[in-house]
Amino acid sequence: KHEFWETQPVCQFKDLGNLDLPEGPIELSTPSSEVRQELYALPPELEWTTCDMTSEETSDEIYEFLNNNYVEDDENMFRFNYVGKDYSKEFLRWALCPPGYYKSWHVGFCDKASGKLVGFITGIPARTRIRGEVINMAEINFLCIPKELRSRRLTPVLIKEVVRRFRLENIWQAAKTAGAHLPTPIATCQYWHRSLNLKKLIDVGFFSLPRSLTMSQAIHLYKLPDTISTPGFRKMAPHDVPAVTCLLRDYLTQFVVAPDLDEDDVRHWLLPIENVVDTFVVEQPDTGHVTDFCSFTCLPLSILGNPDYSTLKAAYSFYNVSTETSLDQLINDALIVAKQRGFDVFNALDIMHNKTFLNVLKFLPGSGYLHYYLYNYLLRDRLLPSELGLVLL
Ligand code: EN5
Repeated sequence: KHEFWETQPVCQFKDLGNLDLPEGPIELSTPSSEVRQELYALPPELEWTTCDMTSEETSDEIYEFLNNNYVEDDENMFRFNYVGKDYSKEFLRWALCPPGYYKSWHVGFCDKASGKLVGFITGIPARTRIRGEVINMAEINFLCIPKELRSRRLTPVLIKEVVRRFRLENIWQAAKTAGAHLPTPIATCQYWHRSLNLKKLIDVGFFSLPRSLTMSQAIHLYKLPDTISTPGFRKMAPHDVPAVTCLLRDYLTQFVVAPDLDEDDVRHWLLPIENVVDTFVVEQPDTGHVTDFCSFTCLPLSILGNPDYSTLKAAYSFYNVSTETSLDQLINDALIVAKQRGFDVFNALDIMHNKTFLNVLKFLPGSGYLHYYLYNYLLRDRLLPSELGLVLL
C-alpha cells in the first residue's frame, strides 16, 4: 500500500509491538565514501537546485513557493503562510539556518524551461535524545510539491535525495512531522486552539459558535485580562541564555524523545526575533533568579477565498518550563502577551505537559492531527504525546 515507505528503513505497520525487534537503528551506517555520490534522477524537464537561504532572491522565491503550495487544513480554508505581506521574512531563515546547518540540505528542483521552483525539501542538523542515547539527526521539513505535480511520484525522489545528503555528512537518522498518516508514527498528537480574537475567528470560519452560546456569552468566555499576572515576567534577553539553557535541559530529561540543546542552540531558537519567536522569562523579584520561561513561534495562516481578511495571525506554543510559577499561570500570561501583540489564535499540541493547561485555559481540540516520525530508528511501541519533548516548526 505504501510502495515507497515499504522500501525504507522505517518501522513498518507489521513491526508494531513486535517484542523480538531490537530498538535502535534499522540500517547500520557505512563509510561516507560508500554513500551514493550522484544526484537521484529526475524527469527530464526538471533539475536539482540547492537553495541559498542567505540570498534575498532565493529566499523570496521559496517564501512565494511555500505560501502558494504548502500545507492546508482539512477543508482547504487556511494555508501556512511563512510571510504574509505584513510579516517579517526572517521565519524561514531562522528555521533553516540554525548553528551548524548545511546549505546542501536545502534542496529543491526547478522546471528547466521556466526556471521556476516546483519542489522543495529541507533538513537541519539536530542532536536528539531517544531514551538514554543522544544521536546526531536531521530534522526534515517543508516538503512541498505544487498540487498540479502531485501524484507524479516526485516525493520519493525528494526524500531519497535529502537522505543521501545527510548520509554524506555521516548522519543516519532523521525526525519529521506530518499531517499525513504514513508507516509508522512514533506518536500522534492533536492541535488545540485558544481563541484570542473570537469575532475574526468566526468571520473567517476558523471557529463556529456552539449553539449553546450567544456571541456575547462567547466573547465573555474567552475574555483575557489586559495585563499579565506574574511578577518578574519579562522578555528574554541575551544574558538569560545560560539560565534558560539549564532550565530547559533539566526539564527535557523526562521525555522519551527530546532535543539535546546547548547554549548556542538556545540562543538561536529562543532569543526573541520579531514576528518569528518570542520568549518570556520569570525573574524572581527578590532573588533575581530566572525560574520559569515560556515561548511561542509566529506563523500566520493565509485565509483562502475570504473577501475581508487575508491572514490569520497564529502563535504556536514552543518550549515552556515552570519551576516556581504554575504552568497554567505562565501560559495564561503568554496568552495575554500574544493577545496584546495582535495574535488571533494561540495554538498548542498536546505534547510535554501541555495537556495539564489546555482545558483549564479554554483551548479547544482542533481538526488537525500531527504525526511524529523517525527515519532509520525503531521504537517498538507508540509513545504518548506527553512522552514527546520535541517541537518541530
Ligand atoms: C510540518 N512539518 O489541519 C508539517 N490545522 O487543528 C505540518 N484547524 O487549524 C503538518 N477545517 O480546528 C501540519 N478550528 C498538519 C496540520 C495542518 C493544518 C491543520 C488545523 C489544526 C486547524 C482549525 C480550522 C479548521 C477549519 C475548518 C480548527 C476549530 C477549533 C477552534 C478554533 C478557535 C478556538 C477554539 C477552537
